[in-house]
Amino acid sequence: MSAPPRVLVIHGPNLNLLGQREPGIYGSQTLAELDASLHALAAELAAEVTIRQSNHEGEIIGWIHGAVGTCDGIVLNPGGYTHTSVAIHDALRAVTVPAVEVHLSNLYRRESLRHTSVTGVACVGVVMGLGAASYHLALRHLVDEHRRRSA
Ligand code: CA2
Repeated sequence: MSAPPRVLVIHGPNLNLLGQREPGIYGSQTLAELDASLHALAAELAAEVTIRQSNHEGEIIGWIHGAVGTCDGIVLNPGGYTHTSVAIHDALRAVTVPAVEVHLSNLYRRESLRHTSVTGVACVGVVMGLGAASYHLALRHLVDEHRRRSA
């Protein structure tokens, strides 16, 4: 029996406010509820998930670096850093761990300042606009891919 795939989920800035404001854009689910759904899915998939949230770019970069040798995949919602952070882009490029960028909202249906992701190009894929399902699909993909590569 092989070791369970290990996936790190990183929520970026302001996502701690989920469910408290802007439900029309981000839904009414709180971050704790979203995290519970990710833990439930990980149990179903026989995977291990570690979930972190930060409002600080450097902390997010440190977690990406720390994923080398400790995680098999990263699900990353960079929040507002999606549109600005060359430093997170560089961190994703610097590590060998595959990352999937996720967004609750569909960036293309929003203001033009959100239409560009500088971090997504450093990821193996991007899932957006599906609410919590964006995270769920990314988690499933990373677990499936890791098992395929390890078989
Ligand atoms: O759609 C997404 O998941 C975003 O990554 C969310 C970010 C936003 O800057 C990106 O453009 C798209 C913002 C998360 C802020 O979350 C809030 C939740 C409730 C109230 C206020 C902000």
